[in-house]
Amino acid sequence: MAGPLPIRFLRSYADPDELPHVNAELALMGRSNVGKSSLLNALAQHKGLAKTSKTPGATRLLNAFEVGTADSGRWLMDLPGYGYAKVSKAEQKKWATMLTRYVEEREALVGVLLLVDGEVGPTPLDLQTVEWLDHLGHRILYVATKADKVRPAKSQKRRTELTSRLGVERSDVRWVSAEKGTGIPELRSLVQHILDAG
Ligand SMILES: Nc1nc2c(ncn2[C@@H]2O[C@H](COP(=O)(O)OP(=O)(O)O)[C@@H](O)[C@H]2O)c(=O)[nH]1
Ligand SMILES: [Mg+2]
Repeated sequence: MAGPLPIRFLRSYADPDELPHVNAELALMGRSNVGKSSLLNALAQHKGLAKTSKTPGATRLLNAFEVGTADSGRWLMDLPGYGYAKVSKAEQKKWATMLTRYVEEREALVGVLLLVDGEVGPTPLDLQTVEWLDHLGHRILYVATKADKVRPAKSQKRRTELTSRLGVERSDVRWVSAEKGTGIPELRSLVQHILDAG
């Protein structure tokens, strides 16, 4: 089981066309507030690495992080969260266009860590995203976040519901808590493995 991953913030990009060629890249996707930045911080065991916020919609850019040694060319991309209603339609459309261009054109993308709120379960927008990524042939790694918020008495039922709504097997979903560290070592190993193989 892996210890903290060496992860460094590189820079933010407003335009997918500006992204350089890298060896392999994993993207963190999910609705705004699902816990993407917190998960990144937990993987690195570095609280201030990615900004976390109680205000959804705070990440508006493609935030590039490098995993491993300097110039490893293995990247993690923290993407803007989708589905935040409190921004203007025009702004939402801009993000959606950027996300679409990124996902459809990024050559280096070897997989998408799709984060779903473990307490809330997949939203219609999450399911649309799954369908879209599937259609594009991307490898999806399902991660259920905030496992600590699900009461133990409900946990089995919740896991069954979540997997059946996603249309996957129970073993396809990794449950994590960035807060408590649950499932984090396993996810570190997986991330490292996929980036190394990519
Ligand atoms: N209880 C609990 N809260 C979490 C966890 N991960 C994230 N959060 C909270 O959820 C909110 C959104 O997290 P953030 O990482 O900024 O989400 P992002 O918008 O997807 O990047 C913050 O208030 C976090 O503290 C978790 O594992 N457990
Ligand atoms: Mg974030």
